[in-house]
Amino acid sequence: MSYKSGFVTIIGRPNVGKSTLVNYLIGEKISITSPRPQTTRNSIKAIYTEKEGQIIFVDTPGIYKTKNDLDKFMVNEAYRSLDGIDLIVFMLEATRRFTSEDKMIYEQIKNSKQPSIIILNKIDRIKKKELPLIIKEYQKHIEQDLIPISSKTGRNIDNLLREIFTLLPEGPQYYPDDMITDQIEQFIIAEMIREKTFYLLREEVPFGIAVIIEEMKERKDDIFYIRANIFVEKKSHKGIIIGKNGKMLKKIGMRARKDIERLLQEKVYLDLWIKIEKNWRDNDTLLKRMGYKA
Ligand SMILES: Nc1nc2c(ncn2[C@@H]2O[C@H](COP(=O)(O)OP(=O)(O)OP(=O)(O)O)[C@@H](O)[C@H]2O)c(=O)[nH]1
Ligand SMILES: [Mg+2]
Repeated sequence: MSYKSGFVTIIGRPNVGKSTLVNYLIGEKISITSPRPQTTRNSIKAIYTEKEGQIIFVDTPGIYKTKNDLDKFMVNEAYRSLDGIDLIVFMLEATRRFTSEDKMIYEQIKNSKQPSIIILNKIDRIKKKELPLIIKEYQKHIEQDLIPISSKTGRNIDNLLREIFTLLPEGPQYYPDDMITDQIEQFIIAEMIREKTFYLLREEVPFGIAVIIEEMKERKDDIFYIRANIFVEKKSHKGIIIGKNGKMLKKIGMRARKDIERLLQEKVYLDLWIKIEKNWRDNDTLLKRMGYKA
């Protein structure tokens, strides 16, 4: 049997479940997820290897109407991921109807030369008998067949993988068997800290947060020491993050540490510092430093 391989980008509106799918496929948390839109900011490669071939999935930021320079970076990241790839997976969600943003993305896909697959995620959230109606509604706007899946329960993901392999060209194994992502540990650790702010902080606060790892080292007592700066846009946000008697920061640190320890498979001491950087989302130099500038 011939070996198939290729690069497959997953695009869609924010919050449809792109990163959840990637983590499910790889069986590890390499891309952060949250109940709020605009969680992912960078393109992240997730490498899926089996006997039949290798798929390099590219998780991308959700595509939406942009407001600031960080938004523009994120949406550009998503569009850039369409260059030089073998297949586009466009994700829709069963809990919503076709939106103007979906339309915008779909037009882009139709204009590109690459083949595409369209998936309908979150089918575990709807009643079984509603599914045909939801699909019918979507097919008024979409010409291709939809593949219904659940990234949470894994339903029909086997079928999705078979469909992807069918469309991929014959090709080499690009990455070694045991490699699951192109991201370095330092990036994933910073993301795990950032993710917790999406769960624990109100309103706009998480959207103005960036995390930079300043130091990582093995201590003599076999504890892995990590120092990270959490950047916020406003003084008031600093107060919110720290919380009453430092309680919030402690909570963020505890939850992040659990994820990081699972990732590194060792005990971690996480040292978090809050820094104020006014309007960093519109500041070229700061965006670069935080990794949000190509
Ligand atoms: N019930 C259910 N929830 C899901 C499913 N897939 C994703 N979710 C939830 O939907 C929310 C958004 O998931 P993400 O994976 O962060 O979405 P995303 O498309 O990566 O979002 P951005 O990075 O903001 O573009 C999270 O709360 C997930 O747990 C699914 O199949 N079923
Ligand atoms: Mg995401």
